[in-house]
Amino acid sequence: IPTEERGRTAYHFQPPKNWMNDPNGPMYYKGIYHLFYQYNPYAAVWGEGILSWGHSISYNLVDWIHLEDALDPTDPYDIRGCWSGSATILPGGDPAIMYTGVESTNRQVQNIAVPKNLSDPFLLEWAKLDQNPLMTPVDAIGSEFFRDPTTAWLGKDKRWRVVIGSEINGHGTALLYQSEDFVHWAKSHKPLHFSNKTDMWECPDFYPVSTNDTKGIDTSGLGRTTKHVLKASFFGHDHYIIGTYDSETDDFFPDTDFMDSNVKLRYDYGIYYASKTFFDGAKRRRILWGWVKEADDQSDDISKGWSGLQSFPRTILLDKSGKQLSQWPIEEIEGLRKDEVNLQNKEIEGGNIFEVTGITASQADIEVSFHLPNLDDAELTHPEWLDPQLLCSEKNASTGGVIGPFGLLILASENLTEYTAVFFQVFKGHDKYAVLMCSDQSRSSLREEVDISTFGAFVDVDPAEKISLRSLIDHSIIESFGGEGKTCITSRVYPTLAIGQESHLYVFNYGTESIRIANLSAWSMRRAQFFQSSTKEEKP
Ligand code: DQQ
Repeated sequence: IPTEERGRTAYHFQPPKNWMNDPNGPMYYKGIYHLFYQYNPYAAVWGEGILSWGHSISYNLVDWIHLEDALDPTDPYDIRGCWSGSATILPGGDPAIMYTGVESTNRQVQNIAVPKNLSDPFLLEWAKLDQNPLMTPVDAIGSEFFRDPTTAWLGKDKRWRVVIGSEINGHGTALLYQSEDFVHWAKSHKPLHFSNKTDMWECPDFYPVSTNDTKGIDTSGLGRTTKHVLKASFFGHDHYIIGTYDSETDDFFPDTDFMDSNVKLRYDYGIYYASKTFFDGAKRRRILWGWVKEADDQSDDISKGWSGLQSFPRTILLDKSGKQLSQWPIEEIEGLRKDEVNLQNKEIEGGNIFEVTGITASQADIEVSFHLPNLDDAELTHPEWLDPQLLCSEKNASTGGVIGPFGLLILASENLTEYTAVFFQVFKGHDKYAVLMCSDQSRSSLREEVDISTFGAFVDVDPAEKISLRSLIDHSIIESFGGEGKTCITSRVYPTLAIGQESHLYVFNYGTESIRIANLSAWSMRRAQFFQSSTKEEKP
């Protein structure tokens, strides 16, 4: 394989080359989905002082046309970079982008850009407002702690609100700004929320979710059957809390707070950062995009000429419990499936493994549900087991247990020299069971200098019912959804043997108790189509 093709994906979003990080301004406008992203047009590394907004469009969120950059750092208010931001569809139906610009002094400010020509369906060109910058760091806001505006929402008082990520006195903060005309913005006297247990909040997101419906809600949507989600990116992960928003007082009352409970809610317990949702008016759903960075060495990225993926878009909903969100790959992914393999009601005795054949194991989608016939002898949980990630590294796939570890060996070489194990293990607590979900990369690659840390989290499911696992496998990324999307873990792996046709997929049970596969369906995945518009000019 040529170096630049190493680990390149077939159905995950990637620009043709160079560096990509945060998803920016995702939106649906007049039949077309737009995705912008933090992009270094010159190299496969994060670009100090030079980041642009890449721009791609799609009719189905699967196949993409790469356009020329939407925003480049050309003006005093963004000369050192066009950083992250969001799109808002204004009442007339036209979009506006609000983004962070970095000035020559590294001061961060907020700017707006609008389409130059609204009759161009692709919205190729964007005009920055003459009034930029529209917000500058005032009061206690540090000049380098003021960035990443959210999609704005409209209150009943017809005033716009937007949240900006910050850190005030060392505390992660969601600053709130208001405006009547979307151009003149004033900081509210109190932030929407803050936490003294975290540092800087990057890429905040704030949106309603329905408590009684599987449809998504527009960002300005309010009502008695909604809760609000506040997401912030800090400590390298995307954390969220759920609560009630009073749109008249702009108070947000979270049910639990960041970092203060045993369950630290995260969108994803693997590699996943700086994500952003948008409301898809066509299918009335809320869709989540997230940046999945590389886990290899920067020198590898330079030699392969690219770095960074977006997760496959996920619909995001309030889970039935009301206590957490659940995520699921958007239904359009099913159009890529082929070569379906099915099996039902198959017992796997303790210590056994079998291969799922008939699909391209390096480019696949697999859904499996497990039934656990006998939970009586489950190992007991331990009061000290608070950190599931640590637990997963101790209880790695090859250490047997009682109920599990059972799950999938993904991107596996035939002799199991290389594999990534995504699995569950069930323990008995004093009043309920604990289901641990792990993604173990420790054997994923023979290459050195790749990060092979293990990821793990608990899944809030009752193991007396079924436990389900879905994994999207795409050469160097594995996105796994446990308990129908209650717990998600994304990993990046760089196999050297388990590539292309040499890649295998197995189901295993290394516990002593038998388990049963209630249902397994797996598919090879087609390649998504990526086109490069003839107007996309290459920078020198
Ligand atoms: N990435 C952007 C910032 C944001 C960070 C710069 C998060 O706007 O805070 O590339 O990954």
